Amino acid sequence: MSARPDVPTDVHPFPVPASRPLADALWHAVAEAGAGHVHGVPGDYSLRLLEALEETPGLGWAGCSTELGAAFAADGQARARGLGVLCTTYGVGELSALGAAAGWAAEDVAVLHVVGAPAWQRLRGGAAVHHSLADGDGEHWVRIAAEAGAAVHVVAPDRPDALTAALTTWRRDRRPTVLVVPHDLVDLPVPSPPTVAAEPAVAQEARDRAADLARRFVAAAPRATVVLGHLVHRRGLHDAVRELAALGSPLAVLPAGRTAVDDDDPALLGSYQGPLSDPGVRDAVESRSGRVLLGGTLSDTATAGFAHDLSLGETLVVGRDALRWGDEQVRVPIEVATAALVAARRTRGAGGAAEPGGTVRARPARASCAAAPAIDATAAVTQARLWAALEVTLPPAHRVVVDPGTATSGVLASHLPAGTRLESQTTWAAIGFALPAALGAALATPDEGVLAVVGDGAARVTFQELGLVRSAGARIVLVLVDNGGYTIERLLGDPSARHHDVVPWDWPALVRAVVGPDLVDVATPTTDGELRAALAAAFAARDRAQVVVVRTEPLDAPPALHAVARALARSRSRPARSTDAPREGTAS
Ligand SMILES: Cc1ncc(C[n+]2csc(CCOP(=O)(O)OP(=O)(O)O)c2C)c(N)n1
Ligand SMILES: [Mg+2]
Repeated sequence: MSARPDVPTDVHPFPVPASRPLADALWHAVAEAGAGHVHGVPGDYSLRLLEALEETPGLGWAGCSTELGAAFAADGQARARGLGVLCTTYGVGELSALGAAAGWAAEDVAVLHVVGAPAWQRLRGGAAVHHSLADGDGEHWVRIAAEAGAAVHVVAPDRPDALTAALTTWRRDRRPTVLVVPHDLVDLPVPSPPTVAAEPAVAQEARDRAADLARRFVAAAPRATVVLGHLVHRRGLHDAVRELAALGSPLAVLPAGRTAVDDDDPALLGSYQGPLSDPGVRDAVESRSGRVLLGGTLSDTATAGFAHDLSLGETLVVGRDALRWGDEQVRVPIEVATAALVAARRTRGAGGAAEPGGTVRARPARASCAAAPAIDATAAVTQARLWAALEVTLPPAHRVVVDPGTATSGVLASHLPAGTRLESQTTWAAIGFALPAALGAALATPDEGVLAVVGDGAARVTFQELGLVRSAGARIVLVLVDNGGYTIERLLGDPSARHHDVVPWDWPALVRAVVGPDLVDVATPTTDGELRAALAAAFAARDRAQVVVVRTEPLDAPPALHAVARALARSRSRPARSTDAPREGTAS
């Protein structure tokens, strides 16, 4: 069809090509999704991808020191912004990322991992290319990525649609996704823009069944406590949680669901961690009349080593992909299942009066918080003083990112100010996560304050990523707990064993070497007074990164960690039960 003669097509202000080269379409789609940055380390197989990235407006490159660090940074980016992006090279790069990438699946974090790969014929033919096993099998890494929980899509000459498929599992389904791009196919023409549905299509029949299941559960257990897990954060279910609270549902939080509601929210009973919970919280959650598990995983770390007493027969499990009660299951996304629960609760009506089958409970005191020590400006810094000082100095609405170890136990036992968002890895629990994840989150949301609390053991794993302060302008407050090694492991095993010790490092010198002295302030408080002053100053300064190095004794730990260590030791000798279930308690 010829163009109308009076409309010159060559002066159209916004020409939109019907197709464009794959790399170009990929990065434009990533920019349009609002990712902001791509983290990674280059390699020869990914160079042409990265050249196309340089040409993409609205998308920056956050080069990291290792792929592991980059993958954790993308994890933090995804937690802060909903979606994270990583780009690595074939084999060596993607495998280096794997220790973090499996955590995306375990913790439901939506990261797109773009892998630059050898030319298509070589990949398919299993040629002895570099970064391969040279054994004739070009698919080892693809299988490993799938085993680590990712949706994997490989671009091929006849598979340009792999791009749309990858954008769909990443953006629409919020799944960790790997897109393998053979480097000779970066210019493969693909439809532009790739069409990605905003939400999965859910049949009305499935919606109706979910609504019916939720109604029947609410009728049977109208006052069921709603136990909140990590998916409230990842899927942004906070409004639904607020509505459930307004309708009179008591709330409790699993460790990974902490800060899904503010600590001071009147609807919050407290934290649930099996026998380590406050007795009032435990009674409410383990009540025979039932409970709702909203987007949570009953992992050993969340339940003091599976020492919880929950019958799945009385639990409405609002899981990632299904709504379950007893033997009944309806496959719907968690957003649909949560809406069904809220609607059922709304139909039932709000009100504070006790109803048959349940009781209204007063909120117990702060769960498992040790009594804070009185301020003594000249007293030496201890774990108890560190967490008491953070409670009073941390400003509202900060993102707090913690590694496994004393950091996680300390923060879980602390009272956090309004609007705090806690980011931890309860199930995957990899040390080295918090520092790069905090930097990735800070890059993703530069106007928000980010605190990372990191042990000296964890810091050794990914410390060099602090270079993102200089290279990409990330600003965080880092509290580095220097206690001579792996304190949490000391409590789990023989405290005097030498494998818990680490060689001391000069952290202030390292920080200055990695970041450069002009972009970071480093404090080394030794007394309670100095600690509080250093933290207050660090939170007040936003133009430079802030590092506070805190020294504590090797066996000094938050009381909660001693309790967790005892519980985990008991759990190792306990036989497994049916409620030691995978994901959201899928087994029954
Ligand atoms: C990648 C990885 N390796 C090993 C472990 C086992 N691990 C869990 S906590 C921990 C020690 C953490 O020490 P540190 O970061 O110094 O924290 P602390 O308890 O001393 O404050 C180790 C080695 C792990 N969780 N992840
Ligand atoms: Mg340590």
